[in-house]
Amino acid sequence: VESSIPEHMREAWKKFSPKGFTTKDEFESEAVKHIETTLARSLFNCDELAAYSGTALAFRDRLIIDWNKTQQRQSFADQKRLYYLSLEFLMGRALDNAMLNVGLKNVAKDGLADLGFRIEDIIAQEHDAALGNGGLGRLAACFLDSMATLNYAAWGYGLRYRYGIFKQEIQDGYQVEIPDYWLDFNPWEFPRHDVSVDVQFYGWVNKYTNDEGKQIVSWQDGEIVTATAYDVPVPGYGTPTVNNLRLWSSKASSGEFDFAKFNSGEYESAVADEQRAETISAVLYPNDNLERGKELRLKQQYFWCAASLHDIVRRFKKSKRKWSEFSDQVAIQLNDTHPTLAIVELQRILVDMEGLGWDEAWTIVTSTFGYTNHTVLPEALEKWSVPLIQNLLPRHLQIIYEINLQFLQSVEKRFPKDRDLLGRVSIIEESQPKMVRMAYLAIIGSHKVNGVAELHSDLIKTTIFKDFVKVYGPDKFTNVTNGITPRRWLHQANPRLSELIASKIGSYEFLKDLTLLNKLEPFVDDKEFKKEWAEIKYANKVRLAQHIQTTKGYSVNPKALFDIQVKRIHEYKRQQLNIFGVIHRYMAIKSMSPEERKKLVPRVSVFGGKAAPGYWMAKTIIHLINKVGEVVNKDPDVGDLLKVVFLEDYNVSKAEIIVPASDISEHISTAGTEASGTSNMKFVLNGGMIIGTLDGANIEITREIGEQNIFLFGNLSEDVEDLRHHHFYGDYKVNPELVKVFDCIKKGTFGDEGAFGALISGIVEHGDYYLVSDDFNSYCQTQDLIDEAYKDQDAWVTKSITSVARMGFFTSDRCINEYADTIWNIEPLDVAEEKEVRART
Ligand code: KOT
Repeated sequence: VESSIPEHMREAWKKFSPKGFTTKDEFESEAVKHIETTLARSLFNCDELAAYSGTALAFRDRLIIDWNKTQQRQSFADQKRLYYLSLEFLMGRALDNAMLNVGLKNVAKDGLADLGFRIEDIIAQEHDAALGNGGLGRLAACFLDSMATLNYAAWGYGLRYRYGIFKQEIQDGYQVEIPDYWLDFNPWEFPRHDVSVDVQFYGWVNKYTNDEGKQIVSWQDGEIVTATAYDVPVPGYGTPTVNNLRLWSSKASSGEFDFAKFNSGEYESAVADEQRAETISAVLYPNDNLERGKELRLKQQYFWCAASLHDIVRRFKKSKRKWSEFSDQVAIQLNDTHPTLAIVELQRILVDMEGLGWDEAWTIVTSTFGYTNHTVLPEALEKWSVPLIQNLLPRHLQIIYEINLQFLQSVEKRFPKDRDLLGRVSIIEESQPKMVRMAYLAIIGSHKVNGVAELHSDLIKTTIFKDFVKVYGPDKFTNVTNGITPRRWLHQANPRLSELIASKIGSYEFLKDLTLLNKLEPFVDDKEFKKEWAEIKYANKVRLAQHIQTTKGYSVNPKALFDIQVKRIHEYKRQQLNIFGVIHRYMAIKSMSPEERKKLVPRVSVFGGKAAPGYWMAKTIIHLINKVGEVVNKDPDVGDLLKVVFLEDYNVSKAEIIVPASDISEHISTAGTEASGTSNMKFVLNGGMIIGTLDGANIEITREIGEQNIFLFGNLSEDVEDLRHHHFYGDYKVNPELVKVFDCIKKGTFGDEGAFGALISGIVEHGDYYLVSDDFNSYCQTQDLIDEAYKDQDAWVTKSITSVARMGFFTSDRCINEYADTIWNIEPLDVAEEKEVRART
């Protein structure tokens, strides 16, 4: 590794380079130093926020040491790297995670106690990094954790949004969105003002032949926006590896923010230019599983892809290798189609800027990229209008047309008689206006395409991408079932359960090799162990009940069955099915005698999740849940038998409280619609049961934990199409029990009945696309089975322990190793030596 410091002067550097604290005293000294100097506070005005800041800065220093070394080690090793391109990284809080990963949480706990603080209160000061909508963004965060933990040389690339996902408030039962300005104090990011890329938009394409007779293409006279890098350290668990997440922030380029404009009196227009440039990275689009085709979104995508690609290419060029070796050094994974323009951009760099021939460049491009599909919902599949791209990225549109031409010619050669096929697989949809189908471009530009659970990967091969299976053969398409990091979703969220597991199986090794959980199975009949297991679940429920008390102002009984559905609000996820089931239960209770009521299992139904601000039907579902809660929770006939709670502003840090507290969680999407789901894995790993459909990863969870340990219901994905057809053309009748629920709503039981009309008519009159009525019976019956099963607490705990013991497969470590072996072709870096050095010092 090169250095500008002369050899004989490096001793001084080495002597004084910081080693980082390891003891309680050293931690306190570092934290107090930061509080008194960096923050200019003192013993007399150190509140919890200042204590958080001091603690965070102390841990940050420690991370930086390992981070710098990791980056040096990775440059030196000169191996292939993986770049994970994602528009979303839903990281949550960093401090707790950093403390656990470097193994110094107990040191900090004792140190903070000495200084007069409780570590939980300090951790709770941190603002979530919420640069994502839901499952897709959180998956990216779990992947970063696993890649660091497994010592892969891997970088994340994303956007540094000034506003993450909005904060949700409920007013009068309605969702209200509050902007999430999160950058006030963020010790976890490092601006790299020396790392920037100028990105061009608009302009025109100039093609000419130069003096040597070579075709030159230049894209010129566009608007320039500068991308500045902000780096976030990503520590692995129990390893010296600290990887990098690079987020780009936009600002007007110095050339653009023109002093000439000031001088000529165009002050306002100069400021406006500046504002416009900054707008690109200003806000995360708050839509999950929905693409709305807004120009600013496309600008975000290109801005981030171009900056990332230029950064990657710049790093490659330093190695002075031949271009043909590019894909031996670089693998790029596309998290859904959002970064598909990276394919076009790399082709442009190689052909227009580096002068490679088209075919040579295209071979490099396709061997570099892999594409992960996360959804089959038609409204989420990205399409951009040709005129929009033509205007914003004129050269890229030409390249897309050329890619398409070459592809279609190759298809025509292989399937000369199939004219229809050409139209079906064309990147360009021949509509008015013409549209670019981003998923098709991503498939054609990648060497592997994967789905995120077995059913989903089968579905994309037989439905939305079936023509491409015909063209490329089945081997280009593969499955990598999603996973979650057990560090955050077991050890951090549920420390007592993690400790109990470690005490039984002898160590915390299971956090690095989750299959070791199977060592728990021999203990399923151990009385003492089962008692502790149940006590921990109860304590976690008490904690959630306290959270409900402080945030909602009423109490729920922690002895009741906690039934939880937390995820984005979406018709396909069917929170409406859940709340209709709750109303059905409420009506049943109301009709019972006091004696009958005594036999019931008390239940708390917890909901949480955000609706996209423009998704009116999802907002109506939130409204109904809240109105049902208002009525049910104060009904004296019901008492403790049923409570309905809508938890506001569901996010990662709240999930860490909610997930460990469930008895049952709901994963009840219409079969075939939820690609994987990942919270299903989190709940089971924390000893909860699932009520679910045969959809996404539920199917593999069932296979692993056993059918007797999950409550499945509903129609199968292969029957959905016929059922939908039947709704329109058969003798369709809404389920009579559901009709009673609708009548109850229409009577005004939950206030203004008109407010919920669309929810009902969608089912009764408009074809019930999500099969709520078809599945209602089976859903309610299964809920009854759950009540019965819950009465036998001993058998319930057996199910719980057995399930946890069999969840090893769902770690994101397994998932990342599969990507590394079958798609990226990368090996972990050897850090044994580094570990030894650290152990000695
Ligand atoms: C699509 C468009 C915009 C924003 C988000 C999406 C999106 C999110 N598409 N799929 N997802 C979810 O991804 C998760 C991780 O793979 C899956 O577990 C989940 O089923 C998808 O809905």
